[in-house]
Amino acid sequence: LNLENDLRRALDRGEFVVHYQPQLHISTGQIIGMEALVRWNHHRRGLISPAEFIPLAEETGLIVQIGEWVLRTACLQCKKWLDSGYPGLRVAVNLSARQFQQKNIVEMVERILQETGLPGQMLELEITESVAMRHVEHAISILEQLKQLGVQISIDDFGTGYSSLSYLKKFPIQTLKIDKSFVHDISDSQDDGAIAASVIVMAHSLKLNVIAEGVETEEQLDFLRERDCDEFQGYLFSGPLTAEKFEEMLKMRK
Ligand code: G
Ligand code: G
Ligand code: MN
Ligand code: NA
Repeated sequence: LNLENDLRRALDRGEFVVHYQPQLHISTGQIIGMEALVRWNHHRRGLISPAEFIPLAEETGLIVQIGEWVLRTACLQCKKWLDSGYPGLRVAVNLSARQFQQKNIVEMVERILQETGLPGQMLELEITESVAMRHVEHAISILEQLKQLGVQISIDDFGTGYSSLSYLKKFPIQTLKIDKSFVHDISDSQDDGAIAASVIVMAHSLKLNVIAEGVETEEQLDFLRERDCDEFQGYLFSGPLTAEKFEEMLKMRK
């Protein structure tokens, strides 16, 4: 049983699926978009979590092809929903370190927007804090080019890495995602609550949007609402859903 060989063949075998987790506006409860999260439906082992195979895909470089497939699939799906009467829905797609380092990353994104017909404004790309901070000047240049395409950028897992405020100000980004590790104990741990609250204040003072992830309880949502957090995602409303389930949910709320 060789996971790497299986991963190499998984794209050809059509074993990947993309799930979508709803993202909501905190004050209105409106669904504003979704995060695309890939799943591997292995022919023998069944569903394998990305936490398990993304690191392997990164090591082997397979993430470049897999990531491109995820991006195309998510953009096509978002375009389909836009065209079928759900305007304003945007899709957020995770970019891995290796993908972000590809020389042709901007061309790849541009080509996929053209192929799928999705307006750049409807796409958000998530990069982690550590990826953004690794080669700051290079990262800023890539993000500037993505911005030219209309694409929005969010910083994922914010608070877990080492970000300098002065750098953050230079990044052409629109959104900070408060990492779920801070949200988890937000109202029990004074430290986590203070971190979450100060990320919100800081983000707003830099004119950035803030989304909290991993929101599981009403208490966590209340805390975030009271502190003016803009958006949230998490099991409290819904985990990641298949495209079919996501669409059912959209229909029910219409
Ligand atoms: O979806 P969660 O259910 O288990 O995802 C686990 C981890 O895998 C998260 O850190 C998430 O960012 C990452 N992940 C999920 N989908 C993708 C993807 O399409 N590309 C990359 N690079 N990471 C992903
Ligand atoms: O690293 P990233 O933020 O991209 O990963 C998102 C991860 O968080 C996915 O694994 C997704 O399945 C998971 N997730 C989504 N909502 C919740 C939640 O409410 N609680 C927890 N613990 N995990 C969540
Ligand atoms: Mn993410
Ligand atoms: Na995250």
